[in-house]
Amino acid sequence: KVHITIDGIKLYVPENYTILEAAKEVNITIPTLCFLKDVNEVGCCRMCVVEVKGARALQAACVHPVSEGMEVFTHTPKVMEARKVNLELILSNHNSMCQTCTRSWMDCELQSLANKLSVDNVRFEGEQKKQPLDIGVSIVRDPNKCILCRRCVSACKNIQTVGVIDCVNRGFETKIAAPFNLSLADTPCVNCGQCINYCPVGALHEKSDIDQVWEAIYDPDTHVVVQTAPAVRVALGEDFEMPIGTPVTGKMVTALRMLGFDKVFDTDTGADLTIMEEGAELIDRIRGGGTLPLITSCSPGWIKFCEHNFPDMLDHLSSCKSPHQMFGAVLKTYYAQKEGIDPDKIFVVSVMPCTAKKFEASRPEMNVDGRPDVDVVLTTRELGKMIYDVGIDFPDLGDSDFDDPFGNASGAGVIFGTTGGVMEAALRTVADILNDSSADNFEYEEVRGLEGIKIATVEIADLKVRAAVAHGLGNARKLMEAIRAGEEFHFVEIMACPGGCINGGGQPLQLSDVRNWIDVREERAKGLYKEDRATYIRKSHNNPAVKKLYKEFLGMAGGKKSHDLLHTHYHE
Ligand code: HC0
Ligand code: SF4
Repeated sequence: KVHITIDGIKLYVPENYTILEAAKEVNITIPTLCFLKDVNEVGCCRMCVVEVKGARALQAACVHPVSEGMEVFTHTPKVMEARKVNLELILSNHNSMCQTCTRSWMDCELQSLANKLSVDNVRFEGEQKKQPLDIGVSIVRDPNKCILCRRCVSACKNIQTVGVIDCVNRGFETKIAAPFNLSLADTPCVNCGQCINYCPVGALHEKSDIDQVWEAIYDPDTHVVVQTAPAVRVALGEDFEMPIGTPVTGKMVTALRMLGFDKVFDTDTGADLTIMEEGAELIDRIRGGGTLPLITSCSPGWIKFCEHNFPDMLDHLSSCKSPHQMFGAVLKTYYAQKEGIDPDKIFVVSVMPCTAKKFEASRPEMNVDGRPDVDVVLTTRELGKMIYDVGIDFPDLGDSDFDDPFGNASGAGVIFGTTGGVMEAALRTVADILNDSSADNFEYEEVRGLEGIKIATVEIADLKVRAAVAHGLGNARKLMEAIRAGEEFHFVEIMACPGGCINGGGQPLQLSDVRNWIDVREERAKGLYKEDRATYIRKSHNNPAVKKLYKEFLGMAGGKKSHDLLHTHYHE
């Protein structure tokens, strides 16, 4: 530890602290813009400058380490003026059409900084860029809003190891772009949206599909069905200033009915169905000597990453469609027949924490008899926006239940939304099937938590099941390389986003001021495990709606009908 002084306050802090961290100890939050803990620690925006006694120039607090005897001043006139000038220079080039910016209803970090630094006038005459927008199926990039903080570049390159965007050119011509100025859609971008999660302004956002949903809702001839992913329920409240990770399942169902959806279903039912199919696939591969490890296929960012980077290993992927796609296929067949509705009149909307799900739903193989399984995917943010737009006071809503005939899903379906959840859900079911009994101990702590790669050996019947879980594509790459090199597992779960879906690219944005000090993923995961513990049925194979679905319609898990409706294939 070292002794330092900040604004005259003496403190004793670990020597690996930066000035930014040390200042936080004495309740001073130094403003930052480019800094994102563990993601982007480059000190390029100069917003966090401070005076250090004896140093000739101002220092960037986010990267400058503390040292014995250091004296720091965080708000001298020189510091305040330097921060203001830096911000005014950024603002002078920025397209400040805030009224029409996607970030205007959420907190824009640039706006709040201008506020915090009392910038009431921009003293520099900058030039504003006029570049075309890059609009993909999932992601929109607006270079005119970009402030070159490089947070997206770091997320894509360092965390995801995809690296399709980078800083190009110099001076005023500097911009963030894909190689050869390609549209992201023409690159190996996996649509994970992690770049959006870290963007401080409106330069990156999902492609909005809200209008299509309103159109369907307003059409009296269309039966509009909505399904909500596991991770949405522990994040949607954040759009309405509720604490991070608060479960709002009941309020969300109430709001969806108020918006005008005809039926409100739970993707967790699809997750239970996935476990039945994937569990059968796993047992089949273990018993029949099939390709192992079996690797989960529910994260579309991961699937695209695998297709681009590990095309030689596609036979490891489970052939299961992801839960919301399976559920969409069931809605347009079984549900349509049961309720006597023309499947062409059913419009399925999936609310997902994920931007890649928009791309997934648009893949041509994701259909049954030429009808797309899912018509539109909305992100959690888009749902929040719809609720906000019509003026619903979300935090004050009462609770409602999901609709029948699918009712409430199992707790295993709920935990799908966090890293390790699909693995745990599968183990709960596979253990009961192979042991031919119902286990009382089914909380698999060893696959929970935020470690990048988790490895566990679980004894089931006479088998020692070797399991591995990776989240974030950088970790996925490491694990895949180990498997390619010969490391043996039976079952592997991979989710594209760090933390799993709870931290998906479509979740409510948490600003760097929050992300730098709180692990958002931990709070949201807690919410899911809490919901799991509160559910009456906690194993997928005990979900009565799923049992009934097999009895009345599908036959057996892994059977012919399942294969036609619920499974897919991949492209090299
Ligand atoms: Fe997920 Fe899913 S758990 S991918 O993370 O498997 O997006 O929440 O909906 O489909 O169920 C996302 C979350 C889902 C799917 C489920 C899976
Ligand atoms: Fe990179 Fe993901 Fe953003 Fe694509 S969506 S540019 S892969 S971070």
